[in-house]
Amino acid sequence: APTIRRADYRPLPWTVETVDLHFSLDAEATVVTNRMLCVRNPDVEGGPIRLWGEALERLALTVDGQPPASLREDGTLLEIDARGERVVVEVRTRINPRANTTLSGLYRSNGGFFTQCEAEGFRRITCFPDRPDVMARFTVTLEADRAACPVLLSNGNLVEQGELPGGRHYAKWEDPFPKPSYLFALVAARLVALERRVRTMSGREVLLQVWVEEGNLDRCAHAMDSLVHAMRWDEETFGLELDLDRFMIVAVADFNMGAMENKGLNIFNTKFVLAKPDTATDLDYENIESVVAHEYFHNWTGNRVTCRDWFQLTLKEGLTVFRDQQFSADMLARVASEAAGPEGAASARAVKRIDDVRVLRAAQFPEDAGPMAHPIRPDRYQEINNFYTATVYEKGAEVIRMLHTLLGQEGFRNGMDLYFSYHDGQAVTCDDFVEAMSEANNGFDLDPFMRWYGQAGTPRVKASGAWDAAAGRYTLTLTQDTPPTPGQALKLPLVIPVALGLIGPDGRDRPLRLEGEGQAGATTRVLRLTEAEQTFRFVGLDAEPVPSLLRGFSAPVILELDEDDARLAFRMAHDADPCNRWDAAQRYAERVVLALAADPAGEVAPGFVEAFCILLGDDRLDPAFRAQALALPGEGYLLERMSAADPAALRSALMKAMRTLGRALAASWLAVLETMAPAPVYRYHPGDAGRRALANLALRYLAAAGDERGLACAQVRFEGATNMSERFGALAALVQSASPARGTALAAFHARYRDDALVLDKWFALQAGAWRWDATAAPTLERVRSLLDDPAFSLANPNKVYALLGTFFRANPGEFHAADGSGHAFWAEQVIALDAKNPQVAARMARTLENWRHLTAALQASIRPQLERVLASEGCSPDVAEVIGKALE
Ligand code: DPP
Ligand code: ZN
Repeated sequence: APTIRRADYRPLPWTVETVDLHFSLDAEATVVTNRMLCVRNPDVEGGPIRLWGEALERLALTVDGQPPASLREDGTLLEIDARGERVVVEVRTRINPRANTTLSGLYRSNGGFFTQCEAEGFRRITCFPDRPDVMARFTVTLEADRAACPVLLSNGNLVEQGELPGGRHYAKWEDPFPKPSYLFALVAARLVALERRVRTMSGREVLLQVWVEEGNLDRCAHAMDSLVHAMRWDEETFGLELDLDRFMIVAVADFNMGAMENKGLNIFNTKFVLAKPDTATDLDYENIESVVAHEYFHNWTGNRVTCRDWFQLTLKEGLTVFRDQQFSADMLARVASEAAGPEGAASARAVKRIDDVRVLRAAQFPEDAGPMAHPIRPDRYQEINNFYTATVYEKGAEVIRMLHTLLGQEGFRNGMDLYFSYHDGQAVTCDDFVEAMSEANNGFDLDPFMRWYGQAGTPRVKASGAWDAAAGRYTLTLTQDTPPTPGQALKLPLVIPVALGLIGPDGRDRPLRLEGEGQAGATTRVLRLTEAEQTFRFVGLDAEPVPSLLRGFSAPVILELDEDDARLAFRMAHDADPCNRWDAAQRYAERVVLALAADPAGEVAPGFVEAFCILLGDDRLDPAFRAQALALPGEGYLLERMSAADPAALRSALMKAMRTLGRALAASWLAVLETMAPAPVYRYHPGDAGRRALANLALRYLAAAGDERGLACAQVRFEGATNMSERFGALAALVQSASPARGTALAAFHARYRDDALVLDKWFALQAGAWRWDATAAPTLERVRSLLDDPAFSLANPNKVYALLGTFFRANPGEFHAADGSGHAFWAEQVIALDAKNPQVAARMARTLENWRHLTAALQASIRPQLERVLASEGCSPDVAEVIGKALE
């Protein structure tokens, strides 16, 4: 497939002012009539009308009512020469929604019609200048069978509806706001809605709806609450109000991504809407809250102001992820402060931040270290769908967070206000955003900061300190260096905000005074590292301090510190910044586990067990924080930290570490289970959730160690649970153990939820992610293979694919990379099978092997032929070809 370059962007000679769409919906032959008022772009001299169309059967095409005088077709591009300034182009196409297994464009799910148009799905519905810089006003008429599709929805306001002959009916929708085609949506299905009417900040009454299948009406309350909270938060935090009279969320079971922010008609994967205590875990509740908020926030950051081209994707995604992260932190802090005051609130914020950092390290750091490494604003791509990445989203959010840190809360808000005042209703670039931030902050020079948008790779920051006892002076030297990435050998220094504290020997932070400053100030402050190397001198200190760097994870970098075990244990016990306390525990755990992987005969360092024990037993610490600090680093993250990564050795090391920590601390874990008894009634509440998380972690360690009391407790909790968080936590502990009870528990779980698609996803994932604690158990791959034939499994449903195959490939490296290569052959077979149906999902699965060159030589030798086999397979999609092509480069 050809490479598309950011530098090649040109505005179109013609854009569209209004578009009138008519859909005659039919499962196999939907007819779409599209009437566009095309207008010449005054900024471009000459040129044809450009339309894109894909997988369409074109029935008719006219320009001002006449067949076009001159028309060229090249693949998906259609060019029409037209005269004058304004012409009406009418296109009629026929499409087959039932045959559309890509879930891009118009498709069927459970008897209904749904759409997904981002990034380039609209061209699979009709011919259109399908680019985000073409913003048009849409009017949409839907016509369908009334019995099969009683509900007909599109963007904006419902202006007309009625009956038609032959048992059909219609509805007409008008969206008052110009929008790019990727934000178009329609839904025609048998659904019911949970409704709520609320007032916006200016006093307008708006109708909120969450549309689901009838049997799911009792699972919508949390999504609705989340929507209302998100509306309030955006009003209070950014002064941004809902601009429509009606805002709809629709849940659909077959969906490639998490959710989609179509104007006024958000379409969601059921996974991010449906929740009730019996079916959803605390994590599900949390995810729903953040995804509902994310899509809602896009209404301003994405829809009112959109992207000029897809290279600017992080303009809307990085910013909106940052906004949803801030929202979740505020929500958690609000509830926590009611129960535990300002300290509780601070801890709740830190726990959320730790979650975000975990995601970044698990998903984005490996991406930045692999063949797909790209800047948050890429320079080139073959298939844009491959660039909805952790880099664009999560690292993009970190870049916005650094702006927020540099400019401060108020400066950032002023920048946002200016951005909207300049660009409302426009399709703009990341430069426009950063310029508004700069201008609103007295011309703050952000030019050097722009390198974050252009450089790929995770920067390394090294710190070293020198203590001058006589002068009471501590000299900190920071250096930075970003390793080369594909196509980008040379890296320049970045602007890196480094939040720092200095801890005295008594464990207390010292007030900070840099040489030359009058008086000591705060105990945490942000240093700006802008050069390859910089030195900072702190004076007025009574004793040699221990530095705590990058507090709150103030920049998306890898911090390289020379700390011995004692210092890590000290920071685990005393660092005033909870993120760094957690990070110290992660660093210590990483050191211990990697040492075990290198020396299978070794033992877990006793100092680590002791430091771990102190955290575990500190009842003043929020249980949610302890659950984070006592969980070992993710397996994928650790694997990336090994050179010539050996998943089997790592797996053995992790098992040994868990067994040791389970055994040595059994009494403490059992005490946790005593204190964290199940609450009589489930409520989604961060305090309760933290207690459940810590109790579930205790079960995991005890089960890993084969502790009989722990296993018995897991059994009791599994059988007696009143909610999914406890039931699933106990089940997960049983499954990740050698206990013979694991099979019966899985069967009981299946029997209870056999008709519940979302819960069955958990059941599939748990089995695909199973380690072999019992040396006599069959390889996990055998179970995964047999689950492919389970009646509830389907390769056509992305959630099932992610649950079974995604978990096995991504979250179970110890089993996936079996030395006999069986996992790799299975991977190729499944990627090829998926690619024939759904290239986007196939490409995501293909990406699970992209960092294959980090593995041992023996594993690489097993993987290479499988990569080649997929690339050579007949009909290999551009999506998969790009991923594998880069992996093999
Ligand atoms: N734009 C969507 C989201 O990130 C993904 N298609 O919300
Ligand atoms: Zn988004």
